[in-house]
Amino acid sequence: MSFRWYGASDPVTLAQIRQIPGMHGIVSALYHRAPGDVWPAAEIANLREGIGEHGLAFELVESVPVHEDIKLGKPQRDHWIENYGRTLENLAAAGVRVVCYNFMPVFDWTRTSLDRPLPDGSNSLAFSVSDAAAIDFSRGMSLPGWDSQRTPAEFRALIAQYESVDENALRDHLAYFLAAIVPVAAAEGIKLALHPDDPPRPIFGLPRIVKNAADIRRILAMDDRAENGLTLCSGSLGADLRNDVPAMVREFGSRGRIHFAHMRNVKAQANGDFQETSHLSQDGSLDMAAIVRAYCEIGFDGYVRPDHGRNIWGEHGNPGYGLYDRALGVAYLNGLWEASSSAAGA
Ligand code: DNO
Repeated sequence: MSFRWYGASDPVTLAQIRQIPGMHGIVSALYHRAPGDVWPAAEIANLREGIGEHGLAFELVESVPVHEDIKLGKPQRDHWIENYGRTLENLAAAGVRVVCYNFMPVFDWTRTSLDRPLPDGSNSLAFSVSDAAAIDFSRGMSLPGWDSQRTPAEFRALIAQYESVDENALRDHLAYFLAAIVPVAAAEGIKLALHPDDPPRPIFGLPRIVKNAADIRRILAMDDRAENGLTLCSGSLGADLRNDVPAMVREFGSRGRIHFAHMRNVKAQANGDFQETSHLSQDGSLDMAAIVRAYCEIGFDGYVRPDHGRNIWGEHGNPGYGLYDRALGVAYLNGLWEASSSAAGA
């Protein structure tokens, strides 16, 4: 069991995280480093030591971002890929075992609200297909969570570059990246864990290639080694009601390709709208017990973390990453796991 922590600037402290029952380690990154930078060994060691002082392990990174030139297939990509490999070497030397990354053009996770009210008085992240469609990048933009990262003109210019990159081209660019990076990961003892697209659909006309089981099969077939693996994010994939998350856990997990399980629940609609909920099955669209049972049945021994939480009890943390609701999520997941594994006689 692990917990995401954004470093010294995170309002949640390591001392608090350590008191959550069953906590093994921290998921973190050098968040101040720009995509493409080589992560210096000294900064990684510093992060690991700070975490270790609280009795927590640092074996998981989320994420090492993939430079946009790699996703676009630009000539400079070889330089950024080489840097990526050097970062993996430095992480391996510091004891990191799993590196989570994504291959979403321009935007990582996307929501249209960061604080939509829930009936119990809490609030959470939400996505509305029509609100997303109404965002007009030519008139400036307002996209929760992303507004401060680039200017509207920069976003427009970047999005325009993707006009010639369709899903097939993006897939080719991923294959090119994996062909260079999986051997480095294998040599260093690092498992790569690709995060699915969130939401699992094309947005703003940008291609998306990690939306469902068929997409994932194609990607895993690009290199059959375990190092070419997955972060199986229940909430990202579960936002498309056609995705059967327990079946994916069985299919990809039994082949040893899931290295990192992100666990959260989401209330999804058939049109693609969704709102994040508590982790409890009855609050959302996902059967969390069935998902945990699937992991238990395949003998999963990888890493897991609670994913986003609601804002509850007056907390206003990083969007989705407050302490309280994620800690409740851990307690619930611990219970599901204990019940499933004792039922299975494990
Ligand atoms: C959102 C996260 C994602 C994830 C990246 C992985 O809360 O699950 O931002 O870290 O997509 O690269």
